[in-house]
Amino acid sequence: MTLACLSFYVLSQMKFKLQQYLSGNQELRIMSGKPRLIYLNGRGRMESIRWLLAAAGVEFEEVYLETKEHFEKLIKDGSLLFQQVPLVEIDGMKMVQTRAIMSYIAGKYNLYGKDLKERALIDMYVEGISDLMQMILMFPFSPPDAKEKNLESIKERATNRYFPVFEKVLKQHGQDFLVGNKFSWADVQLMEAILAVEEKVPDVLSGFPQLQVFKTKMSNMPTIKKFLQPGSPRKPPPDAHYVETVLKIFKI
Ligand code: IBG
Repeated sequence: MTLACLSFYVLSQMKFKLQQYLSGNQELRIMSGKPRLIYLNGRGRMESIRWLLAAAGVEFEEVYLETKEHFEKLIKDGSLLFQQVPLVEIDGMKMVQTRAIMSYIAGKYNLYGKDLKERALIDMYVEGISDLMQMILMFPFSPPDAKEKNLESIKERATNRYFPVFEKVLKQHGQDFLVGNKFSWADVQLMEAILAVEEKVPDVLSGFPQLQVFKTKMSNMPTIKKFLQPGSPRKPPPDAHYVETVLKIFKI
């Protein structure tokens, strides 16, 4: 084979490999890149995932669903295991189910305790806070005549059921973090919930001195501080456009 022929062969092989990489091999791109979050451009069920990734110091990309057609295309593609979002592409997986996604992230970034017992405690705290967050998640969709009552329920549950638990835990062990004297998923979830309730009930922490200190310490953790600054991927409180988009795309 002449030198010219050999160079031609090597170059065409390189071109072929490059084409394969750029078009067909999407898996490779997913595996090597940042996590990709596919959801609405709003809080909803994705916001806690954004919080957890940001608190872990992980950058991510987002794809926003704007139309029902876009959502239906994802279902048709087979990207959504249960025909639902949030969808997070991470480490070569297309993950759905908020809870599973968050456990994976917490485990991967060392935010899930040092042993099974710490993990169980983190799970209990996270699930309790999720129950409170569920009320906040549904609030924007309350009919006008139920708004006042639903707001009162959020205030009542935060003040009498959930916040006292964490006030007591922090007071009893006197440490900065909820579990194992180490920053965990539970701290991130509690911080998100405190800010979300405060948006609706500004003085909700008035009877909770430990939670006030906790909030200040969390706000000063570098990753969280960054997430709380303008221009971060944190989403604003739901507005009329968000409600309209959710109702247009999903059946809730
Ligand atoms: N168990 C799933 C999870 O935790 O991820 C539930 C996911 C889910 O309900 N996803 C909704 C969906 O895809 C979008 S969030 N629905 C389509 C369908 O056919 O089920 C919608 C939602 C918002 C706010 I935003 C409050 C409640 C639901």
